[in-house]
Amino acid sequence: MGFLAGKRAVVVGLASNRSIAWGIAQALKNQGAELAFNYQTEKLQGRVEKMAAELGSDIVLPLDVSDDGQIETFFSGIAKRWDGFDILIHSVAYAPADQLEGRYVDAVSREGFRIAHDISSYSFTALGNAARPQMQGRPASMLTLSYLGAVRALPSYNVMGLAKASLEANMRFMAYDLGPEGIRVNAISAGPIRTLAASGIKGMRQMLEKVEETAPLKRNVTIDDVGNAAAFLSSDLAAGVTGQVLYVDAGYSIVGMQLD
Ligand code: 0WE
Repeated sequence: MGFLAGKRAVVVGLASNRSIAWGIAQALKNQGAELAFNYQTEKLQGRVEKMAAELGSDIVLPLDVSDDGQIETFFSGIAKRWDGFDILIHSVAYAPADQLEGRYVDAVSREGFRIAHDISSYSFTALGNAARPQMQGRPASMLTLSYLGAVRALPSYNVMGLAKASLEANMRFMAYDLGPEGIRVNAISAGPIRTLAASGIKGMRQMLEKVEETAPLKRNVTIDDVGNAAAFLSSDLAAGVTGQVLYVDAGYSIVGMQLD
């Protein structure tokens, strides 16, 4: 029996078999959880349905997190299948491509800032609030994904860093308010991973090489590394943990200096 036996999880943000959401879904399934998924666009529906089926799930509903109406319809759809659930995974981020190249001060715009914060931070609150009624009366957990750019300046991540800083603060305020309802809220700050979203990013290869050489574990992290940490945080093994950012980054973020 896995440590998530009897738990039900809603996973938002599955797009391909390289998605962090896929690593998390597999790890949750391995520990005995039942799963439900969203797909963002009709183009993704077939692919997400197929991946869901591989994990024994036939709960796959449309949801674009920028649309309050779709959020409401999505959780009504979940309520038709489940009389409640225990785990919410938020693995969604977006900034317009022009925001993620060049210098921050040159690239940032009012609209780029707005979209990045709306999709990458506010959507966690929107999903959390819509999920809350179905998470009452049980030890429940919400989890989001962050990145080092929330707390350090680095090349090209630009306004996404501000959005992740907002997301981390958002996570803490949600943890503060939802703790009394028995809901824990945490984040994983993952090291860079070559996902579909990351495939268009210039300099990704260089960044992965830099992590390999710098991180104490001398390697990059995988979606399985992130998935297993997510399974722990989502489980009652982490019953005393809320409001935290757990770094799953092969130790990269603790290095202050290296000498050769
Ligand atoms: O949070 C992210 C990336 C999220 C992301 C990716 C894209 C690519 C396609 C958000 N918006 C978009 N918009 C697009 O049009 N990561 C942690 C991965 C990532 O993205 C970077 C990185 C790293 C690491 C962008 C620049 C520099 C480093």
